[in-house]
Amino acid sequence: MTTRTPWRPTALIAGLVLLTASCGGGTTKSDVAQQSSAPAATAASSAAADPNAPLKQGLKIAFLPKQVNNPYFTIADNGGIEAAKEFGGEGKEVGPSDASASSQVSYINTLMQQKQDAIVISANDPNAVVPALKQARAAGIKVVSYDSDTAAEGRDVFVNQAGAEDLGRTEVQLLAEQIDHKGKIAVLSATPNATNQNTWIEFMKDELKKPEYKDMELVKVAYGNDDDQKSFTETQGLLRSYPDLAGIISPTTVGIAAAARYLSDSPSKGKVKLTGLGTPNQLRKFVKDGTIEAFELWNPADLGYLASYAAAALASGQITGAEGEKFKAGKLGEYTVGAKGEVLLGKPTVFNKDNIDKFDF
Ligand code: RAM
Repeated sequence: MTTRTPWRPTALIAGLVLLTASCGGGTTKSDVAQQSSAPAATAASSAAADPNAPLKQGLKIAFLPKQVNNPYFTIADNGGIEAAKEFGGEGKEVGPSDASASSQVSYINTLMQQKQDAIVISANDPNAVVPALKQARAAGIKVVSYDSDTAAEGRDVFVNQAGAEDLGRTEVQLLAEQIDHKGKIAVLSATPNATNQNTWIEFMKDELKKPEYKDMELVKVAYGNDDDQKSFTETQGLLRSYPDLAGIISPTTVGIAAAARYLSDSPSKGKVKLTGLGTPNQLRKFVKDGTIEAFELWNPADLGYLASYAAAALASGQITGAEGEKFKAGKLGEYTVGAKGEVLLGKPTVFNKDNIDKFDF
């Protein structure tokens, strides 16, 4: 696999990389059970891949994010639509305005009726979307999950933004450094069913079992449902319930932005530490005003771009989703399908006051 390294890591990232490497990068049981689920579905392997097949022209590729009014998905899906333009296809984004479990089903049915060539989906729930996706696949539509995986039978390939284990563990490490490995911590997540957040949280809990975190206690996992107002209120609730809270990890761009807004305007600013996953543009001012020291993310545009090329490679017969198949993803280079139909974008970047101004997304 070729992974683009467009960003210059800081010493902190280098340290994190070493740390995560020494934690072992293997896929664990919970990884298999969740974000990167069981073996790639059978429909995917029914035809042989032809690595030399040209990308078909005029492919219709639909992006179905968890929700449409989330800047993270706007960036990702624009990246995917841009890629579709490059290979002579037609990309579009459709989707619900809330990230609830079954909100995507009616969209899948409509996309099937429209005879799209591929659906690229970030699943709000690993299972709720599967019956509709199975029907779409039976009708010849290729399915790529990106960002948040479906159960394996729902898709041909999963384009993962970063190793789930690395993400879960590094978020705990980031917060631990900021609170001196001491005190009560909470997680402010997205929806309770989100495949990606739930997988990362499992790895956070596993990381916290290590002796170096013996003085840290995870007191609560709260759910802001990737809704700005609910995430804001949940943050307020956490601080009320745990006045001695030392820090919050919010592994969602919606959650961390709302929590930062709350903290920056409260006496806890800079005292209750906040980290997680966010976009530099949404969090820049909170890094500058001292609410946030460091957080992480991958490049969402690259995620959408890679998912778009994966969808085109599937729809053109270049790949079927079987391990070892290779395809080219335009400016990002060549990628290989890994175990369980997973394609990995690469490592995330840690942002802090020293590097945040180098990023514009
Ligand atoms: C939110 C969504 C998305 C997640 C990012 C980090 O935008 O929950 O699924 O990957 O945060």
